[in-house]
Amino acid sequence: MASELIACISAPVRADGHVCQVGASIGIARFRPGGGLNAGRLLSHSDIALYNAKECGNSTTLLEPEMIREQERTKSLIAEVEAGIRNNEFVPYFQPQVDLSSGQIHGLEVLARWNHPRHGTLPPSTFLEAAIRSNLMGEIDRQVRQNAMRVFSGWLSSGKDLGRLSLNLTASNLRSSGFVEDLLDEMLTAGLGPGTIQLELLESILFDQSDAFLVRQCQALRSAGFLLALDDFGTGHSSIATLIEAPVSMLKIDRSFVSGLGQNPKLLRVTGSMLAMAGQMGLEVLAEGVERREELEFLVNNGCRLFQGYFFAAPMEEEEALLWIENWQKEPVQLAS
Ligand code: G
Ligand code: MN
Repeated sequence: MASELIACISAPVRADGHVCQVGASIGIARFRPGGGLNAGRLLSHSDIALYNAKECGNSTTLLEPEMIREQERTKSLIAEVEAGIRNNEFVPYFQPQVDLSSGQIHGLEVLARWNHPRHGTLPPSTFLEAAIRSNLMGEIDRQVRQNAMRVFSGWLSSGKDLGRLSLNLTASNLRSSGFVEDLLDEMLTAGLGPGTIQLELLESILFDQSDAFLVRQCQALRSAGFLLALDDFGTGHSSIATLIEAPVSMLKIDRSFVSGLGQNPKLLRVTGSMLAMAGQMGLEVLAEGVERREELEFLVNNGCRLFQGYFFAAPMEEEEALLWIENWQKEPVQLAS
């Protein structure tokens, strides 16, 4: 019956000279007399089956007990995320970006973590899906950002030389209404200037020319004085032509072009060319995910000055980051020209 219904619904209809076709998904839950289900529960079970049908791209899905358990897990995770937001449990971790030509700290990248009251520190992968599903990701991002700005501003006030605070932005951040104004407000509240904030954007955001709104938002951020960096460079779909026009001042070379340098001659040539190109274009270029000395040596010998990765430091919570900053030796390293 379900497939007949779908076949009926999907039959092409003619409207105003156009042929239109709609699709449908169906979730099915069964009622067993004496099974303890009332009409409301039956409907909500079929809704769970429908959600699974849409998730898996199936046209029809019959409810399985595991789907109910999964739904209950998600519901309680969402409730925990809500409590986490209320209790300010979403915090910034800081990973240094260093400039080896001056020996200075070039900046600190902010990475979100959840200080869960029972499970300890959790990475975004544990809450991302639930947060997106419940529309809470914007709130979490805001909390992490505001905490990061407050901490960073405190460090600057105590005389630390830290360069810039680097924040990761997503397409949905940029789409949320009033985002640029909110960011400026948050920055002023923290006592920071736009020149001390760098925004890391994925290639998919900067080069989605089909989404004119996103492109305009990036330009608005640039005009407001924020520094823009292209994150994970080399993994997306940027073309050299659009890169010329992109409002970015920094390229972050993805760690897949860094890890294993030294063992792979092809990789050496590709990464070397990326560094040369960025240099020719007058862009700052930072190598991400540097873990080994031989990677660092190759990058230095090919003109790279800015680095981030476990070789220097992993992302650290506030106190640990402060200790790291205080122990960082501000001495230029002898670099090849
Ligand atoms: O996409 P983006 O560059 O923002 O990702 C940052 C992520 O990369 C963080 O989760 C961080 O923990 C991880 N990371 C940072 N430095 C290194 C590194 O040297 N090696 C590896 N494998 N991961 C890293
Ligand atoms: Mn990043």
